Amino acid sequence: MNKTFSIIKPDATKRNITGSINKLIEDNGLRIIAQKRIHLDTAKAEKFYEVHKDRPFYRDLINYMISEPVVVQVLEGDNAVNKYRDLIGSTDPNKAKEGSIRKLYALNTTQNSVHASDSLENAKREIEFFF
Ligand code: FUP
Repeated sequence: MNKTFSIIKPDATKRNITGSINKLIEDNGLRIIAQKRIHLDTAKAEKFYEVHKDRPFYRDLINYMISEPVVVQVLEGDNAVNKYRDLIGSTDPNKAKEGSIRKLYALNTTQNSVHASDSLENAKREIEFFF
């Protein structure tokens, strides 16, 4: 049993598909043990994505992440980090596998509906950053 961190991103909250995404999460054996809807400010979004600060897409990513509310979540389950990474699919929805959240819902590589921690260590850090 472990925990992972998730964000339902602005493109998804704007289209009112939080519930559809939560159903996929639950149907795949992950339990939503905490969640809250928040509006990120620039400083918080910049800090969260600090690792990407020198990438060309950084400013567009920050502007997008503060454009609408997000839902931040803690998910629990067997092998939660890997299980949720598998469920969300590739960053680019065109490359995401059939049935994955991003294949079903993402608009493009930036507006890609969800975030998932990529390691146990990052999950712990990201959960502490928001909860
Ligand atoms: P992922 O772990 O799949 O979310 O992907 P990354 O950690 O590589 O990227 C984090 C976020 O940066 C993505 F979710 C969206 C954004 N991004 C872009 O906007 N453009 C890119 O070319 C790559 C990533």
